[in-house]
Amino acid sequence: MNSIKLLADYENDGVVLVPQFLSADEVASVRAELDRYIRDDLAAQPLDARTFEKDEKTVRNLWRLEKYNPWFLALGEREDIKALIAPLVHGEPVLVGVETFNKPARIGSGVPYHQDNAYFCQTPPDMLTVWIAIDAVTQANGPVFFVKGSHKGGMQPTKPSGVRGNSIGMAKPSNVPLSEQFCGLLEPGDATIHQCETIHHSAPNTTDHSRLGLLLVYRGSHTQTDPQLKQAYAAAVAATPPA
Ligand SMILES: O=C(O)CCC(=O)C(=O)O
Repeated sequence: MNSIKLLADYENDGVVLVPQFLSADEVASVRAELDRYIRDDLAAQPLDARTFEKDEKTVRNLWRLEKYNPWFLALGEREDIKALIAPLVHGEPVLVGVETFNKPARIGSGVPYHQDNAYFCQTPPDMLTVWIAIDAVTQANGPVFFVKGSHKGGMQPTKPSGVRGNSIGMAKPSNVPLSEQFCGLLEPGDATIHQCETIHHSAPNTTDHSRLGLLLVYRGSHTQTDPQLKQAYAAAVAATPPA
C-alpha cells in the first residue's frame, strides 16, 4: 500500500484499512499458536493474561501476549511492521501490547463506545492499534465501528463501564449515527489501524461465526503517561479488572 496515502488517510480519519496485512499462511500460523497457547499454556498464566466471557470459560480477550508468549512478541517486534507504523506514531515505535478480541460465536460480548487513550493514558497521543482479522469480520458478527475524524476532538469525558475487559467507556456515546460511522469489514489477514483517540465500539456476536481479532499496540518512544488519565483508568480497572 502507498505509504504516503496511508499516512494522509490516518492523520485525517484516525482509522485506515490495510488489505492483506498478513498473508493466508501467516493468519494460519497466528490461529495455530493462539489455539496452542489457550489449550496448553493459559491455565498456568496469571489472571491478567485473559478475560473470559460470562460463561467463565470461553476466552473474550487474551492480554499481554508480548509478555507471556515469545512467538507473539516476535510478531509484534517485526521490523517490517514497525517500519510501517513509525510515521504514524511520529517516531520510534515501541511495542506496548499484543492482545486478542475473540468475539466467539453466539456469546461474544460487545465493546462500549470508548477511546483507547483512556486505557493507554499517553501524551501526546502518538499511539495506535493494528487490528488484524483472523476470522472474516461481517456486518453480522460484531464488526468494530469507528467515528472517522473523532481523534481530532481530543479525549472526551469517561466513566467506568462495568464491562469486564473494557472497564472504561465514554460518559456519552457519539452522536454520529451508526450509518455514518466507518465499519471495519475485513477478510482474514486484512487490518485496520486506529489512532488511540479515535472513538469506536462493537456489538455482541449472536451469529454462529467467530470474529477473532489480533491486536498489536504501539506508541512512539517519546510519549509519556498523563497522570490525570491514569487516575481515571486506575479507578475503573479496580472496579472490573484486569483491563
Ligand atoms: O474488537 C473489538 O470488538 C473492539 C476492539 C477495540 O476496542 C480496540 O481495538 O481498541
